[in-house]
Amino acid sequence: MTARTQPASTPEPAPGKAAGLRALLESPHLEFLMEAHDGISAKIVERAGFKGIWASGLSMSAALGVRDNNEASWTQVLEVLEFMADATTIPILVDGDTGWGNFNNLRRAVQKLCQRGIAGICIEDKLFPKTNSFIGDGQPLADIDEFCGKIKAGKDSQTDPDFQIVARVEALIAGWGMDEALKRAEAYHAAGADAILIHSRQSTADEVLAFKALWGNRAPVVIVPTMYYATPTRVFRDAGFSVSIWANQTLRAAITGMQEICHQIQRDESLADVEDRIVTVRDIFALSGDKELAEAEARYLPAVGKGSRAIVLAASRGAKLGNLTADRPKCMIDVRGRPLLQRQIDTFHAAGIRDITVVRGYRKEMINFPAIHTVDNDLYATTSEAASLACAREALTGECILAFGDTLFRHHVLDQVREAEGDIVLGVDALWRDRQTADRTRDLVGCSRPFSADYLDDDPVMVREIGHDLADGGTHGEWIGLAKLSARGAERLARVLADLQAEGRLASANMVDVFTRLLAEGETVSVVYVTGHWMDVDDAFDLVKAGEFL
Ligand code: SPV
Ligand code: MG
Repeated sequence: MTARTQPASTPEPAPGKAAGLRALLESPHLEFLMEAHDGISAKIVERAGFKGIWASGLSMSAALGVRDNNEASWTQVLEVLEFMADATTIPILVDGDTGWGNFNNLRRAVQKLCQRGIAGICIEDKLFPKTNSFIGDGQPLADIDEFCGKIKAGKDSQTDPDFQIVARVEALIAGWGMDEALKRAEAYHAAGADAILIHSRQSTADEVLAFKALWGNRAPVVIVPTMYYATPTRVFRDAGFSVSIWANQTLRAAITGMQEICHQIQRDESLADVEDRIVTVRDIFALSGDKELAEAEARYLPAVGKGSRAIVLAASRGAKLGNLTADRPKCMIDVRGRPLLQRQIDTFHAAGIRDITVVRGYRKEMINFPAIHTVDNDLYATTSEAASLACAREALTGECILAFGDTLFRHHVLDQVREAEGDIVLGVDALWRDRQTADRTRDLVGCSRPFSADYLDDDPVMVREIGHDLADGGTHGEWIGLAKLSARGAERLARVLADLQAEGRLASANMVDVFTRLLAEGETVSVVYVTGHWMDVDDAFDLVKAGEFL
């Protein structure tokens, strides 16, 4: 057998969760279960440090938009539980209401809960369909013998020996008194319940404390201090309760947050004042485990063709775009509904390039796509392209593609550059004269020969010189900001960056300086001619063209 890596949705195998719940219930110390009602709240509970989860019937129902009256079917609850269990590694005690029917329904439910890795169920001695214990003036209680039969059936059906059944006594809430509560607890314990939940709707803990004093230590006792929330926790600890359930605060906090934000956005018709008060989209990616998926993709998806890595230089603001880049870098400008950089990433993905490192700088927090790596050039304001590339030094190894984050190119242009032979290959646009040039810095290239429209002509073409200002007649094309590096080419580039740094010239160097230096050192820089089908976005005029380009 080979070791298996679990996907993010099932972080840990289920065995052990029920044992974990048993340990909490049997612990000599007061333990806590925190309410969750779906996958993300369950993750948040676990990350907050809780050792166990209360899958509240009230909260799961409310999160589904229905009442706590068995309106959600037990299999719908099971579905929610499955997401919660997959998302977490800590035990879940599910609020099983009355057991969703009689002994027979509970038998089947317990088997399914064991299969789904749920650690235990709490069942209450009321009648199906129940309603929440804090509604109305007391609900009818189940017949003691019938409820004991249900507990026995549940215990007989568990396929995990550690699965826990907690019997919830509603006698105090129903107004049947302490003797009845004790009698029922005793009967349920004798029937096999692993713990007793004594429920109270009083605003003080007096009732549950009195119960505990009379009950002693016959079986662990669980409480739900929703109504007697003001009681200090040390009182529960001193009384020897086993577990305190914080039963609904996660959902209530979520509702408070959602209401406030919705009201504000509705009123302001703007996001400006809420952005800093809510988690970022990036936080959601992190909670959802996107990093693991990116790693798994690198591990399992086939690398298509050559060089499946790209480095994208995206640190600059793009000042010529004025207000459009006030709150985001140039590469995050929207082009027909998607950021420019997202479109470039899509092009890479479509070509099977999945290992993408983006060098961020200006408003770096805006670049937060899940499937990319990021490195930061925090000195972006005073440095240039070479310094940004140097920030990605760790990615500059092996075959890779180098691109400017403000460019768009068609798939076939990328394919052409990628497939070309050579250690350092630049995509060079032979139709450079057609591009609008006013007020634009261009990376012009003089080559060993001009472009030939004869597509059978595959003689290699080399860069002779590259610069922003070449002698008249010396220009054969414009570098399109896309280069391919072989492993050796990447190594040579990394060496030049290191040399520039050692000489104190890295900060001001752009890519043209880097290639010029490589040429001066006798390195061959190859050319693959393209004819249009790419563009870079410098100003508002380009932005309009970008929309048309798509
Ligand atoms: C729940 O959380 O659904 C419960 C506990 O059953 S309580 O609402 O306090 O009854
Ligand atoms: Mg409930």
